[in-house]
Amino acid sequence: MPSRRHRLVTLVFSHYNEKARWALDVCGVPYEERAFMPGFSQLAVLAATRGRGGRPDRVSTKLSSPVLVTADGNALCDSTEIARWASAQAAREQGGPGPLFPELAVLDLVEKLGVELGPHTRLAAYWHALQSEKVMRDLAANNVSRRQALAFRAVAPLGKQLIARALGVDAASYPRALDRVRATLAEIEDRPSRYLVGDCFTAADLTFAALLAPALLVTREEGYGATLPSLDDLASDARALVMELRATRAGKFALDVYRRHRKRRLA
Ligand SMILES: N[C@@H](CCC(=O)N[C@@H](CS)C(=O)NCC(=O)O)C(=O)O
Repeated sequence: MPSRRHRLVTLVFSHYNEKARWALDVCGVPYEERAFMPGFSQLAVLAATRGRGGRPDRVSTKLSSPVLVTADGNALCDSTEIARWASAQAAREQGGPGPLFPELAVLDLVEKLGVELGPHTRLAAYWHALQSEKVMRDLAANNVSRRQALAFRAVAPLGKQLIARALGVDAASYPRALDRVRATLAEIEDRPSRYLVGDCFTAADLTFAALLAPALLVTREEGYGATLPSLDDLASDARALVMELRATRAGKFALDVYRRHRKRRLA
């Protein structure tokens, strides 16, 4: 009988979900992705966790994704938990935390970025995306099944309001979010090394690059595991922001981490 596979339930274009995909990919853990748009992802998480959900945290509800349902039926309901599990899988023979978490400082930085960068790039990206019907429609058309994309289209007008309200996306929060993104980039730029912790690629690097990706609009060709909006579909202020952030040292570093490590497995 074929063995069951690990299943990753995603809010498909989300950067926390990209972080989990990247960790699994780089550790060579095979899985099937079940990709959803907002609204649908929460229902899928409910189903995957048999109605229980995960646990809420400072940046998300207990119905947030990613959720990894492992082949033996365990549900891991947080991107860092999934990354740690993937890393431990890669080190199964030697034991220990594995190659993505070689020292404690990695986990500290991963958690800090999850709170200090992720919510702010998300808010800034939604601020621009929610203003364009085409952008939201294309996010669905390019990332989920045709049936789901059509259903999303039907609920999008209400869905957009719910997203804005749940995440507090408005004209006042947008500039504050940008300030927080820029402050984190400045901190990252102060780090002298080729990698964020120690001298090799770790979960800190992939977390930083994934959580910044919506602000850089990293493309599939550059390695992002879903299709983000195309620069041409954005208003000029959004385009200018993406170009500005891509030109910073931290932005270039994130793109370089994508180039060097998104499609390569750890040895
Ligand atoms: N702590 C979570 C955060 C994940 C998260 O914020 N996921 C968002 C997508 S960007 C989500 O699914 N939000 C829906 C919700 O919270 O209900 C993690 O790192 O896994």
